[in-house]
Amino acid sequence: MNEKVKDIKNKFESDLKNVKNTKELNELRVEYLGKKGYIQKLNPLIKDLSNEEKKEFGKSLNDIKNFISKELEELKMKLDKKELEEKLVSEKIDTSLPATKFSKGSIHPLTKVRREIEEIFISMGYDVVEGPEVEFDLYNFEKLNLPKNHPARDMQDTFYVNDEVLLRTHTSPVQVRTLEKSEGDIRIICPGKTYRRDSDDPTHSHQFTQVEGLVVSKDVSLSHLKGTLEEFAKKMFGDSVKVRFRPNYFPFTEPSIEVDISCFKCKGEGCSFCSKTGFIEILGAGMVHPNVLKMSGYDPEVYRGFAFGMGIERVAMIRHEINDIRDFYTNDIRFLNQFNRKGGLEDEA
Ligand code: 2U9
Repeated sequence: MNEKVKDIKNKFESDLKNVKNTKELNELRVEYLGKKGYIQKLNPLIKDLSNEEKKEFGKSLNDIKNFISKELEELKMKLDKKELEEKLVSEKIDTSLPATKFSKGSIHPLTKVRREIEEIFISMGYDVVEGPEVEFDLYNFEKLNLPKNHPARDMQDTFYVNDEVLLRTHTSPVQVRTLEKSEGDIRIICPGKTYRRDSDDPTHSHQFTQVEGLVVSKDVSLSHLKGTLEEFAKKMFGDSVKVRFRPNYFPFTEPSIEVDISCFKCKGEGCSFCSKTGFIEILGAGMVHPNVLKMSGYDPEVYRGFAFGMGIERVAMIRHEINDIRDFYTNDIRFLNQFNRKGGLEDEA
């Protein structure tokens, strides 16, 4: 082997012994095998050699290159393994440490009560239908037998967008839209947000939620309505409640009724919860007015319907003995947590 090649080999062997990590190893590779490295620097010497010497010199250059590459590769494997082991030790995760706590949300009490009401009516074969909250006066009033200047419009002070467009004051326009689209029998409930120009106080809110229902068929009667509402009241408030029906007036139903349940606190004896009457009003209902059926394409001589409406807040307030409707909207975590079986956010650290 050429003397110069031998010197490089010796120097490489001693340099290799001092390499401590992959960074130094890479530097050594460049120093020996790089474009300006020791080996490349030997190439120009070839031209001054005889043919015989060229052959021998070329072979020793190849041998030293292979030798250095092999040594570097072997050391690289050892260093990689060592560095990985060190990393695994230094970055070890202590799984015994307590994990970061995440706050869990929970279902709003109004959503829970809405879903319970929906379940009860779904079990009686009703479909759930939703519709727009921004409505036409036509669907919110006119087609419900409430023409312009009808005195009953005062009962529902309204947020108007313009003369023809408003925020719906009840979910009844969803039933009107369904009547218009349908032919034949209908059995639906319509839950959703409603808006009225009330001043907010413990029992009023300018925005609240309703569930209304509509059944249309050739042979439905007030008896079916009473049976349906009695079944609903017992499923919602317990089998022992008594249900009372009183006559009332609504422009969209005739006859119209209001429905009370016996007070579950005093069992009808009379207490402060039921204002000493023994009964609590829960909803309004009635047989759909013939004009309403006619305006949406149903012949009142052939078809009849019954309808009912309730405020979800009112049902929830009675069920959970809540005395301020505003508690539903102010998102006080102490109020909301009372409706979580597991304690919700209080569960968390
Ligand atoms: C159509 C025909 C009839 C819906 C009805 C009531 C009676 C009722 C109130 C309860 C408390 C509203 O939230 S509340 O203030 N609602 O008493 N609603 S009958 O009657 C309809 C609806 C649609 C086509």
